[in-house]
Amino acid sequence: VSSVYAAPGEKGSVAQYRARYGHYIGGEFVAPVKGEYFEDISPVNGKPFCEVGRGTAEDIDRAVETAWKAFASWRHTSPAERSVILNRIADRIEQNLEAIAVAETWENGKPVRETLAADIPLAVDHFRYFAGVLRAQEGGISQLDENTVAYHFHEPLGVVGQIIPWNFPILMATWKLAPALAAGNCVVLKPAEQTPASILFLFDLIGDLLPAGVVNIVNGFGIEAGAPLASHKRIRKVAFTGETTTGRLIMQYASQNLIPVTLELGGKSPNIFFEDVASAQDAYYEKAKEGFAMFALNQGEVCTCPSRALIQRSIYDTFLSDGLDRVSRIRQGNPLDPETMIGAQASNDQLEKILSYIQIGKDEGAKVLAGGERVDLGGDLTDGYYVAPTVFEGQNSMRIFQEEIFGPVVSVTGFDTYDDAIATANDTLYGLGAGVWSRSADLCYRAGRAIEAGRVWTNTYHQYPAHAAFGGYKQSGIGRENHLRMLDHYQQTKNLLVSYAEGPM
Ligand code: TXE
Repeated sequence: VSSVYAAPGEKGSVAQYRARYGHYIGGEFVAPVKGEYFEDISPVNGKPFCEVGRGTAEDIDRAVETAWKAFASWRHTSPAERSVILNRIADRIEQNLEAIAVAETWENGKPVRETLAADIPLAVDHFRYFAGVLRAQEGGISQLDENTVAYHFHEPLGVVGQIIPWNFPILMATWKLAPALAAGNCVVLKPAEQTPASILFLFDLIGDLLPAGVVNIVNGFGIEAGAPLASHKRIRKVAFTGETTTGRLIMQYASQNLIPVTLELGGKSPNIFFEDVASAQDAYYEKAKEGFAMFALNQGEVCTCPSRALIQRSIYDTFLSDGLDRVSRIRQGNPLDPETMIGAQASNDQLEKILSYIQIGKDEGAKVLAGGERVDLGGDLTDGYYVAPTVFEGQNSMRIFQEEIFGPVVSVTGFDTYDDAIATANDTLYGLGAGVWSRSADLCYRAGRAIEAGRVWTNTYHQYPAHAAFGGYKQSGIGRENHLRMLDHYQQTKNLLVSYAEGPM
């Protein structure tokens, strides 16, 4: 295990941020039109570390204009050319993996152990996946009669807008950029105001691999920069990941221009443990306990966080006590320490939101079985945004079971029968993820089909391979990400209906 990474800006660090970033437009960093900047604060120590351009509608106009200019030639690139470029991006990210991982950890607060082993390698793989599938994509032909043929071609949409959150800055940018570019579009992307710099850091490293203007990044706040992008008359699609209430606004903006939207929104995912899980103290049982503790992964700042654990009553006491033991072994600490398993929440706002929900849970009469408070790591980290992994016991009707907390908090309840489990699992507005744990393949299959969610992990959790479709049922969103079917969200179908007959029509 390597020693603790030096923070960006400190002597010997593998990653250094610029003191100030403008927007990334037309292949270079440019000052915001209004000349205003905002501070980017590291959640690791609660202190600002760089300044970022504060975008407005004028910057969005400029970026959209630039993207359309680039589209004039980008649209004519062949799948093979785009594939080569995406592969080069993947290679460059891989060559700089450690620096990007440290940069992202510093900005987001998540442990470097995860940025090194998951976030950045997944981003690399994602670019490679779309570099591959784009070459295997084919159109179609319908033979209407002997002399008449309907050809179906895939064509890019043009310039698309993408608005992303702060919980996986690099990976969320990648999930959106890779399919959009593979499909032949140009992009204007707005990162979250909490985490713009790691994406800008990335473009400092990979920007030269793309023709100027194919990807443009405008920073800034939701209302000031996000709304002008999502409602811009010249974008052809908007892709969004964020809160469900913001998703509703995005649809309204998009409706003005009648453009398609894909939305990846909130969740309140059930993680169901059936009684046969505890029938032996073996490796499978260890895996199930690990599955229970997954609510703390990424500090719970994951839209699929297994934030409701449902445990069958016949094993409730045993499994819960073993699960709590597993949770007590989650190591919290300096995110730059490779041994740390849970780091800092991404922002002060998020910290306060989580603490207020912890209070709500206590006020509603839920029992705190673990955590339930902010953690002071002392020294330089004393002002960082750390929350102890928290386990509540209560009822599914409580707010802590119904509302997205987006922190390392799980709400646990029991169930008697299979039908009770499914009814409780589906008693939510959301439908993004779910977990099913049982040694019975039949039971897992039935439960997986019965749960109203776009992704049901079975005897595993929190895996995000590029070739599995991801997205929400109910109020968790519209459309899918990952998987080759994602290309459909970034292309339109051109039909050429041709008559080869010589005679009359
Ligand atoms: O989300 P927002 P926030 C949930 C999570 C979290 C809560 C609030 O529960 O606690 O949302 O987080 C941009 N027009 N998720 O406030 O506001 C904004 O600038 C256009 C779940 O950060 O949805 C940012 O780039 N854009 C989630 C992005 O939207 C607007 C991930 C997300 O911000 C805008 C993040 C507007 N009017 C939060 N308002 C998930 N599904 O993974 C904001 N934005």
